[in-house]
Amino acid sequence: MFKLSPSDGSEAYIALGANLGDREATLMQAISLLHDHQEITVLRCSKLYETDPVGPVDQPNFVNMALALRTTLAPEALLQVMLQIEHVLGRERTIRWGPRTVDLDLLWIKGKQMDTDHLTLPHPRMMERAFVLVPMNDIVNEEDPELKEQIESALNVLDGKDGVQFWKTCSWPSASAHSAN
Ligand code: PH2
Ligand code: MG
Ligand code: MG
Repeated sequence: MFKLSPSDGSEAYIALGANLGDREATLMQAISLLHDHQEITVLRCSKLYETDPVGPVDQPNFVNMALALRTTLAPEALLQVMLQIEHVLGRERTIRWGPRTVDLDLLWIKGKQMDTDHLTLPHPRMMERAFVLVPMNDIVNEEDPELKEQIESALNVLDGKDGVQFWKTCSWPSASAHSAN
């Protein structure tokens, strides 16, 4: 049974990345911790991709993926839950753009546009990053044709897709004690 019915709250997308430790295990733990929250239901998981690091820091390859979830939390409250999960899973904020056990980025919430000190929605750089868009394209809802179309057109012109390689299918929820429905 869904904890939230499909009419409750909003659908949201999150990008996940990891490049330290057991990257797959940490990503699966992050998904479980999100789903454990009373006001969050994980709806869909993308495939897992191994990706070349993007940006100024020389660091190990990432595993990146994306999630669709349903939540009755306000956007800032969802972000706080995500930051807390990063903390629990050993994220240390030392070097900006540097290596991390897990990074959770809030990309998009249906019908929500905002720009505060803490949060901008949709994520201002999501359409520029192949390591975000390739996974997101796996799970984008057919019922959001505008978003689907934006992702597809961005992917058509984006550089760096070669640096995003299919790695594994997502083992959640079979990797955990949770049930999918
Ligand atoms: N995240 C960054 C910087 N660079 N590169 C890849 N491939 N994947 C990431 O998730 C990533 C990155 C900062 O958040
Ligand atoms: Mg990030
Ligand atoms: Mg982040």
